Amino acid sequence: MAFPEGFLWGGSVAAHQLEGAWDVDGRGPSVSDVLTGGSRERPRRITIPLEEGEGYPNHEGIDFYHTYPEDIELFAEMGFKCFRTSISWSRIFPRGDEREPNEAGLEFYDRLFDCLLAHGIQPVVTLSHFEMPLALATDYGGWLDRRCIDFFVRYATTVIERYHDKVRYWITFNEINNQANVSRDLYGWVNSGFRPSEFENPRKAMYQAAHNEFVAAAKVVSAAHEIDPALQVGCMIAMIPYYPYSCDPDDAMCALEGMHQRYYFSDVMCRGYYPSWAKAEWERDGTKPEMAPEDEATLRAGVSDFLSFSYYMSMVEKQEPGDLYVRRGSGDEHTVRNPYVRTSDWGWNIDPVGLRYSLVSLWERYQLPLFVAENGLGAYDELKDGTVDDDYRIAYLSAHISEMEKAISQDGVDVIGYTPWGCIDVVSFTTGEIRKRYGFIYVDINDDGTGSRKRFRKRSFGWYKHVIETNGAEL
Ligand code: BGP
Repeated sequence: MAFPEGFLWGGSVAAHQLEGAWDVDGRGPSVSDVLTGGSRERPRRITIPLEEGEGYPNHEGIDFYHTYPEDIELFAEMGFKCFRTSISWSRIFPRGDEREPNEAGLEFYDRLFDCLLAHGIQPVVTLSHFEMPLALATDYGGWLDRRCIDFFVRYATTVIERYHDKVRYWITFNEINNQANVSRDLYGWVNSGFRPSEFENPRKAMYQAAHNEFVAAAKVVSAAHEIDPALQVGCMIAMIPYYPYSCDPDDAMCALEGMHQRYYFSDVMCRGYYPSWAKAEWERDGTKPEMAPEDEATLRAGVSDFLSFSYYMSMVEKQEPGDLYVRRGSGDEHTVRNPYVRTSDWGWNIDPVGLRYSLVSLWERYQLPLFVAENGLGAYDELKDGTVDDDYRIAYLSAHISEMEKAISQDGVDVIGYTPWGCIDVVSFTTGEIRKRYGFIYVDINDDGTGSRKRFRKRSFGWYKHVIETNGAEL
């Protein structure tokens, strides 16, 4: 196993999925605070105002806002080199449009980052992980309003100036490409603070919000380099490779065109300009976003320093007769089952080779350092005698780490870090469930609110500790 010296082994979470304290110390509500709980069968709902008697799991999370010292002790026991989390934007600017930040919010992240550094753990910070201040969504229409560029740049430069000597790696927007799926309001809402279903041409609205985000991200990359040339600012996509269902050339083209739903975002943020096929699509569908004259130069000047991505699964594309390759709704209109892989308890394909496939594909496309910012298995875990025998999670992660190692040693890919998602159990994003557990650490909270809130080491805790100790040599 050949992981480079200094490889950033760690874990990944997001403020809104674990901090809780949603209305403490001046924090304002975010777009994720109005999402009800849900399940695979019962989709989460966006409710403004909040509904009496409804459950909002992100309000408590796992109360990390107060338990972080003990939780970080556990991360240090595993030997984490880094820990990816997000700053909750509405802790710093409660409405998002204020001119001055909320000092109590800034002081929390001073304490959190100092605690991580005291344990030898580098913070890796996502600036916006589905946590836009709710007021920017309700009063401005979210990222459809160009003024959000300045609001975001003010927020980002405030925290980068405050923490640049504690945080070297920054990520602008989490899974910025999720909103390409315009068939569900959830994605447009958490990515950009708008509901696609309210628009005649939802893809046009989505491309407009995305453009404003691209400009904001580019401005932040440039500003960060001014503040501290040592900083590395990356972008982040959800990477789900599409495999063609067969050697039928139409299946091959269908899969290749399908990948445009992801590359539309990473191309702009990693290259600094829009791909030509995007312009052809804008012409065909009337979806060209409005741009300011200076935007082109801004995008070129603010190219990301690295590309991070989440990898959970691959998908399979089969071209059905009719709308050749064109995607309008979910982007998964042509997706079919993969008969060669198993699925998780939530129906996600389990495909470790797909991680190597993703690493090689992204490396060869951008030649930028890559960071696997999320990977993991959401599963039903059973707490018994103070632990969880999660051999299934060890099998999933060791297979994925093994494929990542091949990408490094056999394909020459420059991978800088690996932070399995939900390194401690957190509230699921898509379903709002805590029972969809990913962690090395079990948190005794149930979806009905019961539980001791105690933490327990799963079997994978000791396994991952050894992986880090041997720098990936022994899985
Ligand atoms: C990604 C998000 C994370 C996390 C992960 C797991 O989309 O970046 O926030 O939630 O998915 O998904 P889920 O929590 O729905 O199982």
